[in-house]
Amino acid sequence: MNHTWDALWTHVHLATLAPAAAGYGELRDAALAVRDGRIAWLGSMRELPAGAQAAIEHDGQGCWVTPGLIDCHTHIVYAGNRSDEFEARLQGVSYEEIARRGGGIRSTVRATRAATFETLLAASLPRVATLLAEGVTTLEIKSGYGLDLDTEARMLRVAREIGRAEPVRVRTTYLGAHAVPPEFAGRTDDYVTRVCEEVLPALAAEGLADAVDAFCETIGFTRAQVERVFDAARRLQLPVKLHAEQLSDQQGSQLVARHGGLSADHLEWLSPQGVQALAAAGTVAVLLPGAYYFLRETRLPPLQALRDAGVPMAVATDCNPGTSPMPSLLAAMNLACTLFRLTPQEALAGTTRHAAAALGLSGQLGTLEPGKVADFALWAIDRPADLSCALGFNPCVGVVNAGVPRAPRPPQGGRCFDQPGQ
Ligand code: DI6
Ligand code: FE
Repeated sequence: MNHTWDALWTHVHLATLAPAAAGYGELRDAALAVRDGRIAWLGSMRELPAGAQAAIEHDGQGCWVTPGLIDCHTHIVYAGNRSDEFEARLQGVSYEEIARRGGGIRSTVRATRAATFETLLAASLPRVATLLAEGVTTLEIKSGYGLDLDTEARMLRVAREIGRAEPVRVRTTYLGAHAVPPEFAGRTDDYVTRVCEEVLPALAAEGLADAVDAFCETIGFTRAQVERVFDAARRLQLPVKLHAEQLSDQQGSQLVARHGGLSADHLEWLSPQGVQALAAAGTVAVLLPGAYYFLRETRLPPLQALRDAGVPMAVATDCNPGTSPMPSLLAAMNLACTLFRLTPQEALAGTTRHAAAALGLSGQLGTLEPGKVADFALWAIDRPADLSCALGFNPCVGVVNAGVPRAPRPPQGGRCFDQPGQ
């Protein structure tokens, strides 16, 4: 047999996360070959085809290799600083109360509207760098801190620029129905009309949105309003997802399932009916333990019911300046285990295979299988569970994007938050 590969990684242990395999899909003393940016072959070292040739050979030195991590829910592009709200919440003021006082999301809207493209990009890159250093190769980025066409478009252009300038695949999501902007105070339905008839079509025309999201909540939008946004998305053939059941049960999960949505996210207040709806539709449940942690919530998402119903569970950072200032997917995995009682194996499937499904990218990404894009991370760990076991430690020693290795760059400096007082 004459195999010609672009690159070959030898002496690695693989956690393939392939759906047919048991557990992590572990393959010890293995090798992985890449051709044309895709996985061409993988198997144990003993099965390496005789006569196999690769242009470059990398000795993996016993590292573990996982699919590149996928953060399928972030609000990582923003300006401003909300540590004052962190202090207020510690004094007992609730997130809802801060929102009603004009803080919360609207505080970030003010700062983001005032920021130029360059400022926004510069503010976001250090956070992105932190994620990438942890083996993240695909990143979802939402708008939703502009709420007017100009600023939403600027946020999404920054997101696209991150995908161009950095070694990461970016999927963008338009989250116009995140909060009601001040110029529409008391006129929520008129704002939804603006979202559906002006902003979304304009962003879609520019190719800036890969999906559409909304915040279905007492402090956000009603089911009827979200449904209008989803109908508008469908007219533009854009997939939908939803911030659902975060602070109360609004039956948003049933709504997003009915629209064939990619994912329902948060889900602390998800009902048994909601679980069944997600299962029937094949909609991914995206768990966001960072927001649960920072808001010091006490009501857990119904993990066992989701498991029993066979709903795929993804795990993401929800990285945002208010409820989850946490640009670390490894931290999200640890919190998913410690707070939500996911197994480390579920946590890793949640940031690889199921996260790919939550972005509609299962065919391309999320597992190590021949034919998939060769996005993977190398780790100096003893067992895959080590990835979820520690908090605040990053064992990533290499990242490969579509077959091209990059060094795991340390964060570039800069602030996690923008300058105070903005
Ligand atoms: N839920 C969240 O967790 C983020 N947005 C949302 O609808 C929080 C956004 C923020 O507080 O800035
Ligand atoms: Fe969110």
